[in-house]
Amino acid sequence: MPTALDLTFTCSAADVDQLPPSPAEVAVAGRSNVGKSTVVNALAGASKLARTSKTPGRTQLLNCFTTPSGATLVDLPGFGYAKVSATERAAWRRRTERYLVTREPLVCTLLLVDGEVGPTSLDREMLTWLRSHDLAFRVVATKHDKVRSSRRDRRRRELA
Ligand SMILES: Nc1nc2c(ncn2[C@@H]2O[C@H](COP(=O)(O)OP(=O)(O)OP(=O)(O)O)[C@@H](O)[C@H]2O)c(=O)[nH]1
Ligand SMILES: [Mg+2]
Repeated sequence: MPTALDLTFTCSAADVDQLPPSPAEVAVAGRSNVGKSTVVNALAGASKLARTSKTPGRTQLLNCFTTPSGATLVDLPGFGYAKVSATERAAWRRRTERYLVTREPLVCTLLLVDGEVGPTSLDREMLTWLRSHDLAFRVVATKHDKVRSSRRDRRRRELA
């Protein structure tokens, strides 16, 4: 079992300016319900650190978690939730893009993709956007356990 990160919930920020200073930060991004908060909990080896939900659109703020050295992990609000209004979607976009472009300590963004359904057009759009802004990222597949075991290798190759 890999060592868990000693993460403490620090704050929920409405905007990037409200986040604490940090020597190095990793952001967790992805569609609503893809499993961002679940990944934060998995990294911490804790089940209730970041709130997870069956209802998409649960995380609306920039939720910040800190390690003892002060490094931070930010659970970003999800994108692509069909039931939010166009105004809310535009606000999400502004806030998230501002965060990704201006947050100085940001060293890497984890872009989560649903390992069961594969990358959607919104995931590809996000990938293109990250590349066009020269932002470091890693793609992380979630929900791999939901893929039939006989298809897992193929699915992993398709995602890669
Ligand atoms: N089977 C399975 N379920 C998962 C996995 N990751 C997340 N889930 C479930 O998917 C649902 C959404 O997970 P969350 O972690 O809340 O997703 P989120 O990306 O934080 O969602 P928003 O905050 O709404 O954007 C929850 O019911 C989780 O238990 C996984 O790897 N496998
Ligand atoms: Mg969440």
